[in-house]
Amino acid sequence: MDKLQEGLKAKNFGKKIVFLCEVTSTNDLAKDLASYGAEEGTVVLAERQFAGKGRLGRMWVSPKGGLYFSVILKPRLKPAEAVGLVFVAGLAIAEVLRELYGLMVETKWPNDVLVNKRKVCGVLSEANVMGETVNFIVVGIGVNANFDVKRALPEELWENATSLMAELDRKVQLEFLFRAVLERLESLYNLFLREGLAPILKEWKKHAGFLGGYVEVISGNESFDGLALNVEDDGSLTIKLEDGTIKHVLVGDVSLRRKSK
Ligand code: BT5
Repeated sequence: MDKLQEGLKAKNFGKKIVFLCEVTSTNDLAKDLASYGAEEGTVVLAERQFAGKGRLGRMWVSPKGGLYFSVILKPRLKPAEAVGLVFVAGLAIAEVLRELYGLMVETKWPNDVLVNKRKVCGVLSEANVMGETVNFIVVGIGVNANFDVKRALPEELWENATSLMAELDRKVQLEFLFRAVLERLESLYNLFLREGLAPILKEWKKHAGFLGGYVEVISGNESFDGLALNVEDDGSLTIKLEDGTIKHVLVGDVSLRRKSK
């Protein structure tokens, strides 16, 4: 990765880029930099992570060949509104992967981007909050790009993970992908700040193949089966349970069920 800023059309995002060959987690480093006063738009980018993070204390396996970066944001939002950034980032990735590579990309609530029903990208948004004030938010994006899933990821991920290389049968240019995602992220972020989550979700839902289908939702210690009806403007997922009850879920994971009724 060199000449990262060359040709970058984003105005603010990526004005400062901290690039490392190896890091624990780009999100962790970005949070440290933000707490020492790094400006909005600062990016931490790494070739690989040895303690990459998913949500809820999970791991993001991050071998060389993937794209791993985090952006520091300082929006004037309430903590509850900050939830929307996951959809901003997911939409940015989905649009760019479709436009650059013609892939049939899907978004899955809340933070996944899939190709052929397998996860190609995950988003981790972490907010530093004091009361009702958001000090900063770090949005981290990991894309499985140039590696063979079976060589680079542990066996338990083979069934549900894919990479761009596996889908396209060739390597992609990481700098090019990075710049395209960062530019789109900045423009969708600005749209989100101007107009709220509704226009972002409207587009995000166009890619959301799981909506209208039967899903299993795991939220904390609970799990429910039902029909995925909608993602609301507060970012929650609405499902209709088998007994007809409507449920809104704010935090959880969705898996698709083959069964349809
Ligand atoms: C995510 O969490 O999907 C968020 C991933 C965010 C990664 C980026 S990389 C840059 C930045 N720095 C970080 O440290 N993180 C961010 P979640 O929805 O909780 O999914 C995690 C689950 O996905 C794991 O429990 C595994 O089952 C699976 N998984 C782990 N690594 C994977 C990979 N490379 N590809 C596909 N699935 C993976």
